[in-house]
Amino acid sequence: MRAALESPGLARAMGAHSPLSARLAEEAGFDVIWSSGLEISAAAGVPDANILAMPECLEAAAGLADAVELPVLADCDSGFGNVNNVIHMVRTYERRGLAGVCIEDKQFPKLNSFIEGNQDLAPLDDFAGKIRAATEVREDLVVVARLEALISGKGMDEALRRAEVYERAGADALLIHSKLTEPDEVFAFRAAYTGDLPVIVVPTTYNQVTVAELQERGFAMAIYANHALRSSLRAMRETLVKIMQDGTTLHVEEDLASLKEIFDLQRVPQMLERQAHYEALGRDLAEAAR
Ligand code: SPV
Ligand code: MG
Repeated sequence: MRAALESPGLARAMGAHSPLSARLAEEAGFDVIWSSGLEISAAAGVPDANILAMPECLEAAAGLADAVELPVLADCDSGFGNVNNVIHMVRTYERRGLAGVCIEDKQFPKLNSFIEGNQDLAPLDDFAGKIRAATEVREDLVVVARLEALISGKGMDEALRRAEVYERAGADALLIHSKLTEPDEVFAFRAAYTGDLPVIVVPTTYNQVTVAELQERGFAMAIYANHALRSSLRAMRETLVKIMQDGTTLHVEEDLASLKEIFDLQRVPQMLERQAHYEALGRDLAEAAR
């Protein structure tokens, strides 16, 4: 995780909610897996508004970490409560194999940044205390401080002021979030921020921005937070409608992944190989006792 953030190129993270989708991202060559709160709650059929509790988010994130070699950065919303929740969260996430946690400077319960509603910021002192606590109780876990000042309409000066405080509090990286359809304000933030921390962006709405541009502007990582979920949703919906319309699955077949693709992602060949290996060993052991 640290190598991804500190390498000269732009690291690319892909959002996931299931071990299967994390393996697809790994296969496609992404550098980091983003355990997305939006994806995890969407997959559970509930809003991204701290409806799911910390243990549910942790189970999902740990499942991703177990399934891939890549580092997993866990979206931990605003830390699931106050500083005590953050301390418990950091210890637990680190123990379960997460490479990093990201906490955002909003109130609990948070609301997804793209939903119109309460996007009020947490008081600066509260959040700075959470960041300091997180960095004091972790062993090696990367702590990302996510700035929501631009989302909440508090403006660039507030984002920069908070960035400086979070850096002094000990954050390992900053995430500057924006919901504009142009990358201008994250570019402006990157240019005006004079600190030393790597800066992460989430180019969901300003989707025309390229890796080359982000790299040139000095960003450390881009998180494509929800694209796998959105592509699978569209594909599933179209397939299901077609099956109902056609009265047969014949016409959808060519658009479907094969069962072999599924088996490969489940690591079925490796399982069978292991099984054959131990069956042979077992036979040898039994043979030797005769
Ligand atoms: C998520 O993927 O849950 C995020 C990114 O936090 S966003 O949805 O843009 O807030
Ligand atoms: Mg989130």
